[in-house]
Amino acid sequence: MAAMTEGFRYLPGYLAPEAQQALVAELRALVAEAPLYRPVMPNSGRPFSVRMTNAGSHGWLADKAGYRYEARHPETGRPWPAIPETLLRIWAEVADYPAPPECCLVNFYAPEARMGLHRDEDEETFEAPVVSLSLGDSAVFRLGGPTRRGPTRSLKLHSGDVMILSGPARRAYHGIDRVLGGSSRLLVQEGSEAGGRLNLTLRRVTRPAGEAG
Ligand code: MD3
Ligand code: FE
Repeated sequence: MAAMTEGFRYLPGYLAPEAQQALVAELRALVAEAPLYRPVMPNSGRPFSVRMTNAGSHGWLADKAGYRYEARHPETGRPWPAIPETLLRIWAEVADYPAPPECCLVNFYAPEARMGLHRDEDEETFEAPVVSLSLGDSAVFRLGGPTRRGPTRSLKLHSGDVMILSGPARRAYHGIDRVLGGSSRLLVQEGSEAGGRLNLTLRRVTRPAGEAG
């Protein structure tokens, strides 16, 4: 595999359909406790098209003041809910890292939402991988390299797919070009049309005791 994707692993269909359904029920309860909110870009105040919430001891936030991790929801002031067991289990199975994740960022994409090319660089340690799970509508994911310019490749992500980003891939530019609205029934509720896509991103935020750096 090309140097730019060293450390990139893709596990299509990792979570079975029944387990996806059970997890969605848990996530509906999580979102009732910690509602999805719309982050804004620092400085410009431009709203994200993606809505977000978090689970875990550390939640990733974006507001006019900047990007950072916080222990509490920006609107309710309550601590984030615990990371669902299913996700902790996936991390334990695939992360190859000696400490648990501290953040589960929950991204909700309506069919018209997207996420521009960026790097995840607000964490204290890059030794830990990022593990992501896609649920619901499929999406076109773009993965680049260590600089904003340079070649990228795109990959269609489907419900149940897991990605692991470690080593050089952990620092790669990436984004979501578009969501393929109507491609999954997983998030469609009775009496509504809209489905959309959920992406769960598991991250270590602080350096565990004993890790060099
Ligand atoms: C590649 N989320 O939340 S997940 C994000 O589908 C984010 O919602 C996208 O990028 C989404 O920051 C992509 C896959 C992912 C996550 C982290 C990465 C890919 C990554 C970090 C480095 C390289
Ligand atoms: Fe990212």
